[in-house]
Amino acid sequence: ANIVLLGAPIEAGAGRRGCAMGPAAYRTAGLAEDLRALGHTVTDLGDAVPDDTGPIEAPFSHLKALPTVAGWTRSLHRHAQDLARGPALPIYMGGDHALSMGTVTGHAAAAAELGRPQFVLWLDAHADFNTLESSPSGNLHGTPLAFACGQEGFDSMLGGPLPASIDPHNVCIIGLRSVDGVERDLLRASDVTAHDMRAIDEHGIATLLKEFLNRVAAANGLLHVSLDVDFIDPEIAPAVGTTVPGGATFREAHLAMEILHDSGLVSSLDLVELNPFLDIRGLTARLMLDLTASLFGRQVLDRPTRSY
Ligand code: DIR
Ligand code: MN
Ligand code: MN
Ligand code: MN
Repeated sequence: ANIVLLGAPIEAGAGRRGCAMGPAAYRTAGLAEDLRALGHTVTDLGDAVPDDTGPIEAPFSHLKALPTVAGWTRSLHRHAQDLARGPALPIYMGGDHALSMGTVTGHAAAAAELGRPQFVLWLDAHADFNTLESSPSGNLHGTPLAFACGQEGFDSMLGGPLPASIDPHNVCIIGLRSVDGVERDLLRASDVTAHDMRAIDEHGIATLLKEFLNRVAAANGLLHVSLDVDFIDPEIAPAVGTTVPGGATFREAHLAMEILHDSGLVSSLDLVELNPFLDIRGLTARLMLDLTASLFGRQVLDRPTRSY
């Protein structure tokens, strides 16, 4: 495939600093080189820069760095919409998960132009389904999926209503093990498919994922994958600010990526929440690279690509 890398060194959405070092860590670890070794054409577009929004009054005073996050959202929304119109598959190197406010909504806008449904796979310990009002922490990385799904109260982000929101029916979250009280009510009231770790234990990640991919394929949908480092168990992926025990194992995470590869359905990817400042000798950065390589075709024995 033809792949473009775009860095999004945003850390204002997370509760602690360090995610801004993420794009540099992916480059140092050799993301472009690994993808080229798999036969792909890779262009690194460098890092995006946030818009200067001027002052924005936060609708709730506990929200942290709202103008900065809005500046990133506006910039990344445009970048993502442009890249979605082009021939290459974009990988957004984060940066905290607030970057998905821009990437997911940009891809949604481009999909609406094409008249194709945009699907979103959210691999995360958290639902990131808080609204500005429900956010208990004020950290905006806990809100991007609610924003992209058209929940109310986010007009300050893009400076107006969303051009196109994601149909919650086309969203699947896998890996949940930390959901806030009101967030849980919002999620229940929505049409989002949400699988907690127990669902993985009981059914296996392959079953859950293939069920969703069947729906994407049947609808001729586009698929954006948003991979949060904390989806993975912190024992093997410690470089994240919000560790939650009991995450996906090494093989569960790789299997998800391998199945995504075989499906041929993925059209864009976020790599988010890597905090290299918290890493142990590059362990987490390298795991994220290896998972990305699995998603782009690295395999132990040859298997044909097929559709589910
Ligand atoms: C929590 C944590 N739900 C919040 N969210 C995180 O602050 O809204 N998302 N860490 O990745
Ligand atoms: Mn997240
Ligand atoms: Mn998370
Ligand atoms: Mn439904």
